[in-house]
Amino acid sequence: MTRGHSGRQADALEWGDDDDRAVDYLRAIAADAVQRVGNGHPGTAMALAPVAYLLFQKVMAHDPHDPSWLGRDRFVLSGGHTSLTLYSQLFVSDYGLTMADLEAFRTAGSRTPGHPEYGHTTGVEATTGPLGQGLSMAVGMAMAARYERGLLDPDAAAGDSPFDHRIWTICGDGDLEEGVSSEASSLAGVQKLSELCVIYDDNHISIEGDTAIAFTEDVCERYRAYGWATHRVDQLPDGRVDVPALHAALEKARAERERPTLIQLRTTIAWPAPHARNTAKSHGSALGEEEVRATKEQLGLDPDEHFAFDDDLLARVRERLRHRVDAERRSWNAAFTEWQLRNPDRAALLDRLLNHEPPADLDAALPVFEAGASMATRKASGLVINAVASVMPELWGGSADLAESNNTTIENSPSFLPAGSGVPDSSPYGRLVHFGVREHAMGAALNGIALHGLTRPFGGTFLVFSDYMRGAVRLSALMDVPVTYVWTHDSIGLGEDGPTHQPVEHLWSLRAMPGLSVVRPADANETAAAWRATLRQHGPVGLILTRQNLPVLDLAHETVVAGVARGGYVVRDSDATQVILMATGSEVSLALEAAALLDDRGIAARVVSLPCLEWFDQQEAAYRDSVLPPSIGARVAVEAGATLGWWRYVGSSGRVIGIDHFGASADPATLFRDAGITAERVAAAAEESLADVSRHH
Ligand SMILES: Cc1ncc(C[n+]2csc(CCOP(=O)(O)OP(=O)(O)O)c2C)c(N)n1
Ligand SMILES: [Mg+2]
Repeated sequence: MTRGHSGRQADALEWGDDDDRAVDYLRAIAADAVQRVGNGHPGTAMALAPVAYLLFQKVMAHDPHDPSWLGRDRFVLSGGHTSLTLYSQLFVSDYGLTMADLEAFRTAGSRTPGHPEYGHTTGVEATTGPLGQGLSMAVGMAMAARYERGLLDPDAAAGDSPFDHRIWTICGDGDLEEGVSSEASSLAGVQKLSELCVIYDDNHISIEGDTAIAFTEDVCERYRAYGWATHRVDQLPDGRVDVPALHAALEKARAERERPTLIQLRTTIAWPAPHARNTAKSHGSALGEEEVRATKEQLGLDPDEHFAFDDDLLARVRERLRHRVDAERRSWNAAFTEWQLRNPDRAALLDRLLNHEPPADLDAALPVFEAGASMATRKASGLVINAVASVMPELWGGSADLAESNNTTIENSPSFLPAGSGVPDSSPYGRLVHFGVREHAMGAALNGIALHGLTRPFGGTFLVFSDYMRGAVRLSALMDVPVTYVWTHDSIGLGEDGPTHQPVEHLWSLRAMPGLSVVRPADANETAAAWRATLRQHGPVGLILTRQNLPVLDLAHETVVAGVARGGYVVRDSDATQVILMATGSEVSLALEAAALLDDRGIAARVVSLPCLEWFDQQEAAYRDSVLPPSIGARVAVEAGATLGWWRYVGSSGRVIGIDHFGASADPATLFRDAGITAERVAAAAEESLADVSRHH
């Protein structure tokens, strides 16, 4: 077997008294940290101290002094409540986290918040805490590792590329009870993500007590059925983790070339606290002064010392890790330099991806649609994706089994599937992902792909099913990662599938989420401009697209590009505007019809398209006021969804035309008419609003 850069040969475990002592200190620090602040989760961090220590100090490829090292393994702590498990390793490994940071655990402004937060604490690769998400993001990271390898070093033998590395995860019972992890683990099995290793902390405890009350399946059997390699590691008779046995299992995982690995590791929560161990209470409450003292006595530590870690021991532990890391970095750096020399074009691509720069020819690649044509915005989106695909190899993704409906297919690209899948037109490096009917895992995997760092993933489903993935979408927003959600079939306009499939409350529900840009283009050209702006911004975007055809509006190209990027702009102006009609998506053309009706009645109406309220609200006041002049109080908003938030934009004399009840199974024209979303109603509402304004003056 070759000695690859991350696919090292199985290492013998070097574990001595220093390592045992370091783990003892970390168990006590976990108890101290929760005791100090009075709240938090001590038990699991105490029990898992040797597990995380083993990974960070002996197994994982990582460089604490270069946390964004491209060749590093990724670590995801799926049970974010046991954040001390991670923080204590970031301290011991010398990521810059200090003992003072551990003392400040869970306090305002600290680098050690209750749950690990990506972008907040150096060395935290993903925000975790909502159970199930971490493991599912790790699945996405493993997918990304393969895809990125395909972009940069596709021909290297397994384990021989500087881009080869592994994804390690620790999860608990709760993570495996959550549906999202089942979806993601099933997908990981299909994808044969052998880079992924999950350590399952099988402690038989969750908050309500013994897991016998709610979780009794054989987890290894379940994972074997998913196609994973599984290993069981029992604890020692005294309740300690069997470190050599765990290490042996980890080494087997590292040698895997075919399957992801699950290691079911039996542990005792809060070990070795004499009374708190093996109790649900130790999951989420401070042990109490007496029990903390007793724990330290068990460990042979001074009960009067808090946040103790012997300086010399710390220096030796760090020195040992440094020694290992330096050797690995030397060999990696040499391999990377050689790769750069052999692959100048790919090296240039890597530079661009690392800088998160869109390609220079992005704008030129974007299609322009002819006014007067009729096209669904989902269709336009599909054309844009395909046009952009040729200049943006970092753009990849798929759908949760609705690719044809979501128009998410990149034509002439193989499906992303492992070698030997037997599926025609597939490749381990394909850019077309079949997530299966697994919206939630799709969202989490997209997060993992984006977190992994180099590419821009997208995923499609019906807008109504954004509900099924909301937990993941919220993390996209919280972490501010470049994930694009392609949500089609955006209103009652989808027609006959009826109320189960017709979104109503979704637009405002998604707009309520901080950090998510909700973009609902009015026509094909706005759709192209929406993709353009999306591919230039960092955070997550939800593209809200129609099933039904919409007229391509007659607007100057530059107006649309600039207007969409600013979130809102005037699409039809009038001299001496009396009333403003504002709309998004399919209702912009309706507002234009209404403006024509008002013209006939001698009323001057301006029409404003507001494809993205988040972007519009970020504009300077002067721009916003130029689009929605404060002096014009007569306003109507129209959108085929809940009216909820429009009142803020129309003011006290305004009117909102929307739909605040479920739809029905019928043809779209009937549904729009029955819901009162018609040009005539908009025109009438404009007249009412005008009358209101003149009454108040
Ligand atoms: C989605 C979600 N639901 C509920 C919670 C609240 N919660 C935090 S930890 C926990 C129990 C987890 O049990 P387990 O994973 O076994 O962790 P252990 O107690 O063994 O550390 C719950 C319900 C959460 N964080 N996320
Ligand atoms: Mg548990």
